[in-house]
Amino acid sequence: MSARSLKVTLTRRLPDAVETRMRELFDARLNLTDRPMSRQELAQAMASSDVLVPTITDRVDAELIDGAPDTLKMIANFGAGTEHVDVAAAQARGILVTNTPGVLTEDTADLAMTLILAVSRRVVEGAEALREGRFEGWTPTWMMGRKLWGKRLGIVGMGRIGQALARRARAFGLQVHYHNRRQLSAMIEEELGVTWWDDLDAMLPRMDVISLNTPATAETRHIVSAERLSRLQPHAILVNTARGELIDEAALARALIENRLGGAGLDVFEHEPAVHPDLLRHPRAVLLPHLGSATVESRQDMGDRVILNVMTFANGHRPPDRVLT
Ligand code: 8YV
Repeated sequence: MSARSLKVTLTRRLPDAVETRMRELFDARLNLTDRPMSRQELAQAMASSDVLVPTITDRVDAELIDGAPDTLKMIANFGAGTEHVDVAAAQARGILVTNTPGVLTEDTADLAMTLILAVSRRVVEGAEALREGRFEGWTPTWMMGRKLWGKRLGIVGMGRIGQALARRARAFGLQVHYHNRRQLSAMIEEELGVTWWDDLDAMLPRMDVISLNTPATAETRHIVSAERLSRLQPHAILVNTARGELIDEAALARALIENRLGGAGLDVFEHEPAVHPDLLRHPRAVLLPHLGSATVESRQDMGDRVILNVMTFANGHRPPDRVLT
């Protein structure tokens, strides 16, 4: 089948340059409203496409995949995480799944560092106080945060983003530790200056800052449980730019309210776009609306990866970013 006649459905609005290029290359169907598709609309899109381009706001589960006709050949996700797509079900039907890794690494690591700084230096609290007219001039003891230099950062999940964060963190004088299923090679450990812990429970109580940078899977769901939160030092800061499902959000809100945790910086939430009301109210929680990859450059690059994957497939080759179970 020629690329020109390939029916490619985008479930959301993508950057203009990405959508326009897709129209030039494929029989691309756009969602000009940008409204997330209902389940029924998603089923219809899958029934009338050769390629579906979903995002994190679509739940492409086994039932939808099993109900799709054989004409659906590929799910080319716009984004790195693919936990919203049942990859095993797709694989069983011979439907290819691809994602967009690599291109959003630096921006997501920037955002993790931003949250670490914002929480430890009370940046949002201070800005709000000023805007609300509560700044009455400098005082020696008002709005004191915590120094970062010389503290310990524990990174949970040392893939691309974890490593990019480690590089930044060293420049801020943090001693970087990490927990990952597999230890990095000695060469990379030395280059990054990081220390591996095979046991997450042993690492957590020693850290001043914890950053979650691991994908959401059945094994990592609530990896930060109520029990694990109770292991943290009361001044510790927890930052999450990966997936909300990694944290028991209700337990986190309780830990903050009961002063068992120094603060939290969250870009992702367990029931997105809903946020636990106790977190919304808490002054030591810095909350962002899933901005990890939200730069003009990253979103363009993500679109380019989708195009590359679809084009490679259309040309009869194996796309570079295949996601396998
Ligand atoms: C994306 C993300 O914006 O790529 C990811 O995994 O979390 C985000 O940065 C989102 O997934 C788009 O589908």
